[in-house]
Amino acid sequence: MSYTLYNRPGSGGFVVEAALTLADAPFELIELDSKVGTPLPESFRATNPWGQVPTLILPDGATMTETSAILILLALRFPDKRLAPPPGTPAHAAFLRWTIFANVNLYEAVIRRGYPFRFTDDREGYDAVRSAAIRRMDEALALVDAHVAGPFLLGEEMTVADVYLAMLLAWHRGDIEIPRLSRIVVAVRDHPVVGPIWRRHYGER
Ligand SMILES: N[C@@H](CCC(=O)N[C@@H](CS)C(=O)NCC(=O)O)C(=O)O
Repeated sequence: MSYTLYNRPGSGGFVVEAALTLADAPFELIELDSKVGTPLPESFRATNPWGQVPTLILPDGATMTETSAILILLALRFPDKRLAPPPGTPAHAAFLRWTIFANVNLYEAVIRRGYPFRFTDDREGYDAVRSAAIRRMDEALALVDAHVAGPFLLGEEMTVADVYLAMLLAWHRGDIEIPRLSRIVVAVRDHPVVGPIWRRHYGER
């Protein structure tokens, strides 16, 4: 019984692909032929009516969307692989907090920047939507940076929250000092399992 991951190169499925690989979970990767920053083909709505990737089909056929939910699910399903700190620990609470924070504040801002036409009906307002999104992301990244336990977000071990944050940071267009998160990006890129997946999606970025 295998998972099926829908993504397109360079999109958010990178972190799900990394999590499935770290978990040693069997999965098939279906890469949609579509350019980053554009809506996915209408036909994909038969798989995910919201029309977004990552979309993960579970071995029982259920559809999972929303990156944070997918990462939490995989961490709970593969506890031995330590994708996240064990449930019941303070670090697990922090994992839930920042993984959801990343979804609703960082990923959301990336989408506002990339798809401003969804956030205003004023064509003249796209640049303002974009710049506000970049500023909001600056603020959110600074807050996460201040909460890095070190060397990784939640302490000594890399978790999928680090991989998720590194992906969001790779997409960021702002210009702020976030030294702890910047070191996490380097560690994620250098990771023996995650690094090669990163390079397939983002090259040397
Ligand atoms: N809330 C979703 C956001 C996913 C998302 O925005 N994915 C982008 C690619 S990175 C996408 O599918 N864009 C196409 C679209 O929104 O039409 C999640 O957490 O997974």
